[in-house]
Amino acid sequence: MRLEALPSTRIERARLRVVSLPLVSPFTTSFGTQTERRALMVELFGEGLIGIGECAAGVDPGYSSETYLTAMEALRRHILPSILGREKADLLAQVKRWEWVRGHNMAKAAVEMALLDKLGQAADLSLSVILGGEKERIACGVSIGIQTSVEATLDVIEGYLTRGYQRIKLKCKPGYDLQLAEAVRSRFPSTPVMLDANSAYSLDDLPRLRELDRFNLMMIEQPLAHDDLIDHAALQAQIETPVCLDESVESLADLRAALRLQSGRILNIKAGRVAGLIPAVEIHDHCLAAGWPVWCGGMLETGVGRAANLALASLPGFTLPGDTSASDRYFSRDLLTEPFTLAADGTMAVPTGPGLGVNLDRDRLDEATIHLEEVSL
Ligand code: OSB
Ligand code: MG
Repeated sequence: MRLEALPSTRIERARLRVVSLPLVSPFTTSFGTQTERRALMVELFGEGLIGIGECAAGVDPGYSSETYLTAMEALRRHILPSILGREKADLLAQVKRWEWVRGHNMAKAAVEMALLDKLGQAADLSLSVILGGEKERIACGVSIGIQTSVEATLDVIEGYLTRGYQRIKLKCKPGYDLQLAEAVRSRFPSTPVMLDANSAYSLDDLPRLRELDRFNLMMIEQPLAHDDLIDHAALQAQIETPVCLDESVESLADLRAALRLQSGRILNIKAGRVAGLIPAVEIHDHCLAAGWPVWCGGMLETGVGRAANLALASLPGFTLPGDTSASDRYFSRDLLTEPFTLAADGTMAVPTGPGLGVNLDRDRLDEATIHLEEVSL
């Protein structure tokens, strides 16, 4: 990371904004269905610059305990008051000011993103360069929700493969797994395919999970409980399919435990889940040293959070295609003047402009805004 290249700044005021963007198609996981992306944005003002950050949290606490409303409350009452109007400080000192707040990782990550955007603009450095990224283009995969039938899923996969996506992730749950994998493998014998269970199984499902071994899947993501590492270790010892952790790694401490226990072999990194891009980079470094490949997850982000995901994915340890898909996979109109697009080879360009490197479409942003609130001391 090149944090030392960033100036000290002062945060004069902040704004919380909630946007609602309809999804092009409903997104169903083992924990529920989403038809919109409702995102909390944090805007930080100071020294003539505005930094923006997107909070990963969703509407319901089905993926994590945080929601955009709990994040809003943590931000307005605790996190933002810790940095607003204080004397100039560098990024790490600013982050330290909210370290006392327990949990609320996605809320913290949103402010950290806004700070990095603002500091990147001040120093004329892109987020990718600040974080230590090395790639200019990212290999992209796509995450496909549970469809009404296996047949429908096959058609959706076909459509994304035609667009160039390099890896297919299928949401699954008990009863929508073996048949799905079987059908996918007979139609797409060698496509890189993985499953994501979002904690829908328990060790009682071991026989079923073991049967997945014959489908040559890249991995199965978070099969067991969101807060479990011990059972994941027991499972990984008994199946060949690599286990990838998502929900159950919220910190470097969690990752160290997972490595010690061998709770899996791969990590999905989401900056929101681990309280920011800086901790995400530390976790990436740790995985790289331990020999765990990582990939960048997603939370159906708008172009704002997507820009940060692409910057993160430009680090060298992100060797597997992640859930960094193009804007049109989610929205008919993103919040940017230039949406993120997938090249025919299934890659996307990492933004090179200062900070997040995105140009907000202000009209679109205003049109999508359903709540706006100033936060001052
Ligand atoms: O488990 O990775 C997940 C979306 C919302 C919440 C959790 C998850 C997801 C995805 C979508 O899989 C990834 C994306 O395309 O942003
Ligand atoms: Mg997941």
